[in-house]
Amino acid sequence: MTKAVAHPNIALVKYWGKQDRPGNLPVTPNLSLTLDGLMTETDIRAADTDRLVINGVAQSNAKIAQFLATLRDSYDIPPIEIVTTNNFPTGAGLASSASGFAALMIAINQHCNLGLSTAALSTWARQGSASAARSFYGGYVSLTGPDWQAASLAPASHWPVNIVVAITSERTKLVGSTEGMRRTAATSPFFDTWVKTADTDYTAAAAAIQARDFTQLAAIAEHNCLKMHSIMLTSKPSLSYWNGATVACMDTVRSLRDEGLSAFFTIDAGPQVKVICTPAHSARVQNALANTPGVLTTYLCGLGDGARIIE
Ligand code: 2P0
Repeated sequence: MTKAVAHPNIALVKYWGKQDRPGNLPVTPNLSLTLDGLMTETDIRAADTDRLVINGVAQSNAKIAQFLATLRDSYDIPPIEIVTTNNFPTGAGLASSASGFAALMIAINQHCNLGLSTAALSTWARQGSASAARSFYGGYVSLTGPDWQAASLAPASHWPVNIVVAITSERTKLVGSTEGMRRTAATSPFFDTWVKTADTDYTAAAAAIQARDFTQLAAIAEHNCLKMHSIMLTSKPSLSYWNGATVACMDTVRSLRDEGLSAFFTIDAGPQVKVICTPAHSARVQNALANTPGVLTTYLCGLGDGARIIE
């Protein structure tokens, strides 16, 4: 049996929109933080037929089945049982597909002796879920053209920050990211602007990380997040991943900043709010979010390592 772990990652400059060619390629450069604390653990063992168990429930999953079929076009992969467990809500905007595909790909590589490099594994995982390419690296990670390979921007030690995740609903999202991206690109009148401004956001955010400029990174990341949600909201039919508590958390973060704390929010394709802050302020940030009406629970994370085999 092979056991692998991978952590979710949180984008500060978002991937939202796909290129119109094979390979599951983002249309915009993007950049993320790999979290510790939250994780997917995936076990693989030989079986008579493929079997998938997610969080203790045997199920079929079209995306994973398609991914295995594509891999089998290139490699000899016998039937396998995949048992995968997340220690955080699944399919609720917490990047479980990123950690899930990263853990799956690294486990298959080990179990089937494929001998692939980290770069090759990341590229394969990208085809399952583009954000998964980033979970192969720890700390600060980029996913940019022209080759659309993920790469390390800086290790966690370069600039340790904390991430407080505020859970406002544990329900699985109604519209998945792939369909959400398709709808947004096809119908939002602002999609072209989103694409045109992405390079500038990416370059400025990467420079802010290199310079450890929290104020600058906060401004770029919040604006990039709100631009992504603006194109979601202006799709037809409109796509809203927020609830009342999501908005309340954004107000909490703005109030904390007014009080002089170093904190900014980002939100993905779900109602959870992720707040990036300096370690010195993380206890106050977590306490304020935990006391925001509608917040169910909070997790305090640091920066984590890339996907790896543990057994
Ligand atoms: C991101 N998200 O950059 C953005 C921000 C959600 C919002 O990557 O279609 O599950 O499987 O490639 O990777 C979620 O998209 O999408 C995502 P697919 P994925 O983190």
